[in-house]
Amino acid sequence: MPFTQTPPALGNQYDDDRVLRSYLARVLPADVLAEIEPALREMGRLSGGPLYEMQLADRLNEPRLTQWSAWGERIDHIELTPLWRQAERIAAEHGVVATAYERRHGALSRVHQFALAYLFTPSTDIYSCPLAMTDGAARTLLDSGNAALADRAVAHLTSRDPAEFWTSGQWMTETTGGSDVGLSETVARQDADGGWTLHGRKWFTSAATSQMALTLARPEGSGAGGRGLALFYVETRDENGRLRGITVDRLKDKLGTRKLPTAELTLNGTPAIPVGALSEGVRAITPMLNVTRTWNAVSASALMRRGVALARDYARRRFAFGATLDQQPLHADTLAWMQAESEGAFHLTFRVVELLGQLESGEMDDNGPALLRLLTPIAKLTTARQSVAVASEAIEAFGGSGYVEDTGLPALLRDSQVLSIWEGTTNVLSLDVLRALGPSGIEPLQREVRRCLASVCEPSLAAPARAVESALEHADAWLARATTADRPALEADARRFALTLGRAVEVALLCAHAQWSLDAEHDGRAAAATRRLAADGIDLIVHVDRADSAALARDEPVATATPAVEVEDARHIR
Ligand code: MFK
Repeated sequence: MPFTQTPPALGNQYDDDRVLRSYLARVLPADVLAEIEPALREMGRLSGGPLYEMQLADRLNEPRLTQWSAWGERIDHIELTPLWRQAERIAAEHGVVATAYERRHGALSRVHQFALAYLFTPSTDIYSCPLAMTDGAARTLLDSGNAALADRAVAHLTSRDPAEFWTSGQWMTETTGGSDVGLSETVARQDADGGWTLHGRKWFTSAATSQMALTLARPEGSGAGGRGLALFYVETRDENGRLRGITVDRLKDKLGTRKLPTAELTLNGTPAIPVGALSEGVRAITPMLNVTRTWNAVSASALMRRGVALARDYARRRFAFGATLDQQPLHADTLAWMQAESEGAFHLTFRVVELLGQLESGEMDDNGPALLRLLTPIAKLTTARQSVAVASEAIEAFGGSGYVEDTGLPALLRDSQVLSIWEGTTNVLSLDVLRALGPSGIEPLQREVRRCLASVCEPSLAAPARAVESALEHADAWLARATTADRPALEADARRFALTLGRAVEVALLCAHAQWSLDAEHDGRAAAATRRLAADGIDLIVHVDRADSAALARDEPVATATPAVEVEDARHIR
């Protein structure tokens, strides 16, 4: 009988997730945890069992666009795959969006909701995308002050009844740019009786089967840039189910997120309602961006967790060179790195989730608004990059099998890759971190770090705590120097700066959690993760000569000799 390798297996994804369970035990009152735990356990069962099996069985299915009926009618019907149809039903019934708006546990309802989302996401092939936009649309409509639109849509967006549940699109991207949204060319026209229609092309509309969308368009005669755009509400179909002045030109053929029907749409007289003012559209849509960016971080953490769970299980089964992989020192070291990265990402992500809940329920302290504004892009960009790295390592942990499609493993890497692109690339988000810095610079983060480290007394956490403080001091000093320099210098270093802040806050949050876990659970694993994450490096701000970068980027001759790297900066080079 030739040898056959047993595949990796998953158990209940709630019961098996030490990081999630330990975190919930710390932040939730015991009665709240006892109340919500059955729902989390059920989602963990679905995610590790039936949904995971269905995901593997659904692997080759993709959404299909049928543009014409047999009799020549333009219908633009998109058929979703069985997994996604099932995911929509489960998401509605289990309140993966609704939980946040029912607010049974005040600010902590966001923690409850995103714990569900975190468990649900890895087995549903990025169904988190339509849910993220749905959540963002509900938040934006509620915040907009437009009671008529909120009354009309929010009950659907937050329904637990699959027959009533709506998803929302977020149509922002046009051919002129996904990042520089102010270049949008879609025009809004007002007719004689005051109604508005949209005319233009939306180039990257995710989850194009949604019942409604929030989108940007420039009212005729309005000025240029993001300030000349307005935010509009669109219901995609009329009472007969026909698209309202929308044609689906084609579905995108993407590297990953293959279940997600991302479409190119032409809007030709699409009826639309202004959500608020007829200008400042970019600012008006930012509540949606900040919610979807939070979902992005939750999805990144969830995909990392899935990669670690599969790689760890496989390492216990796979025998090579005289022992199972988990007994091999170098493989164990790799798994430890993956675990530490995902653990840091988890705590950063859920800190943003806590703050979002506090903001929404008016339970925030004075540091909260500035901290949330900074941490949202930081968490999005940091966890997305971690997720790509961890997914890549997870694939490699299976050797050649990880590279083979019918294991289902390659999707993990493909789907992770989108997380650093949509909702703002790493570079665009790094620039958003600069935008988010108020007059006090990184002080809101330093306060947060001081809060985290105040409780830490375990001696082995002293070095990680010092590394956090030193990285933040360096970031602060860089900022003080950079803000007096020219803007290009500031921008060129923005990514290293943002990632340093992200890693510093991750280690600080992990330090605090690790101390709690040692005290309350007598468990040293979070402390081990803290030491490992810190050992792999926090401070990424290195001396980079901008003339070198300009020459290298364009492959042009280096005009002048590069000055020697200063000793102070050299210590940060690795
Ligand atoms: C799995 C989970 C995730 C699933 C999501 C799936 C859906 C994916 C579909 C998409 O990808 S939708 C497209 C997403 N596109 C983006 O995220 C756009 C990326 N580009 C940016 O974020 C740019 O930074 C931005 C478009 C905002 C730049 O535009 P502008 O016009 O140059 O912005 P400007 O003038 O700096 O800012 C306008 C106002 O908004 C300012 O306020 P004031 O008017 O009071 O001065 C800014 O401070 C404010 N602002 C900008 N970003 C903000 C913000 N406020 C709060 N939060 C923010 N993030």
